[in-house]
This record gives sequence, C-alpha cells and structure tokens, in this order.
Amino acid sequence: MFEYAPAPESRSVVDLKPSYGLFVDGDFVDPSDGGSFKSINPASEEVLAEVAEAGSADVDRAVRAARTAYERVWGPMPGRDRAKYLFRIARIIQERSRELAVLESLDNGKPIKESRDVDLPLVAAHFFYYAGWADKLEHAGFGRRPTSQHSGAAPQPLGVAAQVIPWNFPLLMLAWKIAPALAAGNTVVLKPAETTPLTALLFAEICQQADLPPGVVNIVTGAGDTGRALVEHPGVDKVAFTGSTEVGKAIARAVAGTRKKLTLELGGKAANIVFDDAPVDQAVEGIVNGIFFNQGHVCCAGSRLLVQESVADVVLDSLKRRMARLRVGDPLDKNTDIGAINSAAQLAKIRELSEVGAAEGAERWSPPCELPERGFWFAPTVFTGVTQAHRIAREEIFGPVLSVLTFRTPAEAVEKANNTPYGLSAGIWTDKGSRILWMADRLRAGVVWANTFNKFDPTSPFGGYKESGYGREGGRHGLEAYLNV
Ligand code: TXE
Repeated sequence: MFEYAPAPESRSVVDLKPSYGLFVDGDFVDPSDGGSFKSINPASEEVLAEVAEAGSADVDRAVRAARTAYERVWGPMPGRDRAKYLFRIARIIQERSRELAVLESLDNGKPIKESRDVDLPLVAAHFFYYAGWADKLEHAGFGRRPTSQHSGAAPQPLGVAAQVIPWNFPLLMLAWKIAPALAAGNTVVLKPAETTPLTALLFAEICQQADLPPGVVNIVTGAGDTGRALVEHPGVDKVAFTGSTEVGKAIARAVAGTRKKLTLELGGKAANIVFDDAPVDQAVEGIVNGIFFNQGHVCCAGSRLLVQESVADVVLDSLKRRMARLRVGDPLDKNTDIGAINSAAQLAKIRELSEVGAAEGAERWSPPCELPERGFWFAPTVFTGVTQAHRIAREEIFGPVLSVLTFRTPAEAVEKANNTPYGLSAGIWTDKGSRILWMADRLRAGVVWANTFNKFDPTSPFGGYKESGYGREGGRHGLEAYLNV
C-alpha cells in the first residue's frame, strides 16, 4: 500500500553496553548488593541491557554525594557559572540527539519521528531555557543578594532534590526536572522508570562530558522500592514526582510531616471538545494527535472526545478514515505513527479496560491492522456510544484508546469535560474566539489548548488541578518550585 519506505533508523548509532551501573558522585558504580534488572525493547522483547538496581544503601550514598556537592560546589557557585554548565549540556544533547533519539525509541517503543522531532528538540530547549535563568534569578523578582548599599533576601535553592519520573517521556521528564533544579542551584538524585532507564544513563555520560562537578547529578536506577527509599530519605529537601495518581498519593503521605517540599504531576482524562463550527479536517488531526501521539502514553492525552451532536457523524467518519491510515509498527521506521506499548503490564491494563468498555456496552472500532507477532502492540481504537457511567470515560487508560461522548450546548460540554477527578488538560476546537475564552474560563484543567493539542514549550507552566497533582513545571513557575524566595 505504501510505495515509499525509507530504511529504518539504524540502531548502530547507539553504543549499547551489556550492563550499566548507578551514576553516583560523577562515576558509574556497582550497587552495594549487586542487584540488577533487565531493560527490554518493547518492540521485540529482546533484552537491551542489564541495569543496576539501587538499594537503600546506594540511595543513601547518592543523597550524600548530592548534599556534599550542594554545600561545597553547586550551591555557592555564581549563577553565571551554573549557566555555563547548563548551556554546555544543552549543546551536547543537540550534538548527540540522533543517538539519544534512537536509544529512546529502542527502550520506550515510541516512533523515531516523535523522539527525533518532538522529544529531543524539547529536551535541549529545556536546558537552554533554564540555562538562561541561572544568572538572572536575583534580578527577576525572586529576591536580591544583599550588597553594601542594599539589604535584601537572596533567592535560595532548596538543597537536594529527589526526582522520580515515569516511562512515557524518559528524557523529556528528566529535562523538566533536572534543568530547573540545577539552574536554581539545587543538586539532584533522579530515579528513572524501571522500564526506560537507558537514556537517563546516557544523560549521565553527557554530564561527565560536560565536566559537571561530581555529585551535582546522580542517577539511581531501580523500581518502586528504589523510588520509595529516595523520597523517604531524610537528607532530601525537595521531592518532584511524575507518575500515577496512586503512587503520587502514597508519596504525599510519606512526605507529610517532613520539611520536604513536594510537587506532583499525575494522571489525566482530558476532554478534546469539538464544536460544530470547527474545521473538520483540522479537528480530526488534533483528535488523532491528542490520543495516538506516543501510543496515548501521555498524561495530558485527549482521551475523551466530546463532539457536538450535530457534527458527530461527520467527525467520526472522517476520524475512522484517518485512523485507517495510521501505521503501527517498528519504532525505528521513519514512517511509523504508532509504536510499541511500553511494557507487558501496560498492555495488559489497556486490554483490560478495552474489554471493560465493550462489556459495558460501548461500541468498539479499530481499523484492520496487522500487528507484529513479538513485542507489545495495541491497534488504535475508538469507542462510541460512551456515557459518563462507563469506566472508559472515567479511568486513565494510557494507551491508544479514545472514548467518544456527545454534547448539545457549550454548558453541557463544560459539565462533561469537568466531570472527572482529574484536571490536567483540555482542548477546544471552534471558529469562535469568544467561545474559546468562555470555555477556558470554565474548564478545570491546568492547560487548555485552542485549535491545537499536545503543544509544549519550556516557557509555559504545566501542571494539574484536582487529582492531576499540584505545583507547576516549566517556565518561571517551574523554577519557583526549586527556590526559597
Ligand atoms: O506508574 P508508577 P506505572 C499512570 C498510567 C499508567 C499507570 C501505571 O495510567 O497506566 O500510571 O503506570 C516509581 N515511591 N501514569 O505503574 O508506578 C516508578 O518506579 C516512589 C501516568 O508505571 O506511578 C516509576 O519511576 N516511587 C503518568 C514512577 O514511580 C515509586 C506516567 C512511575 O511509576 C513508587 C506514568 C513509590 N512507592 C504512569 N512506586 C503521567 N502522569 O504521565 C513506583 N514508583
């Protein structure tokens, strides 16, 4: 069916090692008890590498290294010097972006055109953006250093930041967390997700290449136990977490009663709202991007389509035709639109909720689609006839599955969009500017996109209402989360 088929991106650009240690105090080290786990390519189920599993003694070592680096080197360092390191890291990320993108696609399963054209440019942009802040903190209303002429409160870093990130955007979540923390003068111990640890370890190599002082960035790999040991460590001043609402609540409980500051970025169930005056083709592209980008493994995915009743048939027909053209398969093929589901566990969750949707009476549709035999795959799927009572309208599926509901009036659209425990994002498709403003005022979501979706920028704060978490990442607000002002 497709005449043009360029060669897949070559994995030979990646120098994969058979095993990886922890990155502590500037060096790769073995874990104290020798534990390890395997990182798997979700598109083939082949083992990519054996990765060290940090126990609590290793976490302790990493937190101590971060504390020493904070007190002796990074905290006292003038902002202009911290900026030089961050600019250097940003440039190396750009130089090595092909290698980083291929490794990200291998470890995560996302299409190369997304890791290459979306994730990596944004990763570099975050480091450039926050590098630019590092020498300006005292002059931008955060507070001023005392001089002989003035007295004033200097903006102070918090200290050691414990950062736990998920698997859906491994490098981008790392950049969201590490860049502002370092710009503000904090040091970091970061734990990547257990299914996608490899690009964080390549980032550790980049820190070495940039001559970042030892201990400023530490990477501890492992699963939930490692994450728990890290956020509960008494030597930590700040905890930043992105992941499931369930674990976010457990972390909030663990941190309550301590002096640690906390920001949480959790799940979502965003409404993508299409009005009858929206250009159908443009809206359909936005719906497809909203739910099928990154296999739907996106906290702000437009997983609920709310379409105005009068245009529902036209929009759905066009959406199904567009879905039939989506290519599912090899993440390293530049033509692939939908890659592999990140893990067997996530695939099981998507399958289960999809079965629940069908059993509860919604109508399930997927285009004819041949899926590879090995690996974790799920065809793009749309459910119509969904009501608020259905679990697929309420629970985060975190996969390429769209639930469609209809509405008649703008007020009904707002009511349905807000009828969720989450509040991370929403999208509006309409030709009417006044309607966009009216809706945006009423939607309880941290981000509201108008006539676009899944647009990210380092200058913009991102974060949730309700069970989607609290605190903001990105922009000036993201910096404040790492400062005492
Ligand atoms: O998340 P977890 P999982 C949602 C999505 C997905 C579901 C489960 O719906 O299907 O969560 O995914 C670490 N203390 N999101 O199980 O467990 C863990 O090792 C400290 C939405 O992967 O929350 C990993 O590094 N850390 C989300 C990270 O937390 C702990 C992105 C996230 O894993 C821990 C991911 C503990 N007790 C999933 N337990 C989003 N907001 O984008 C686990 N971890």
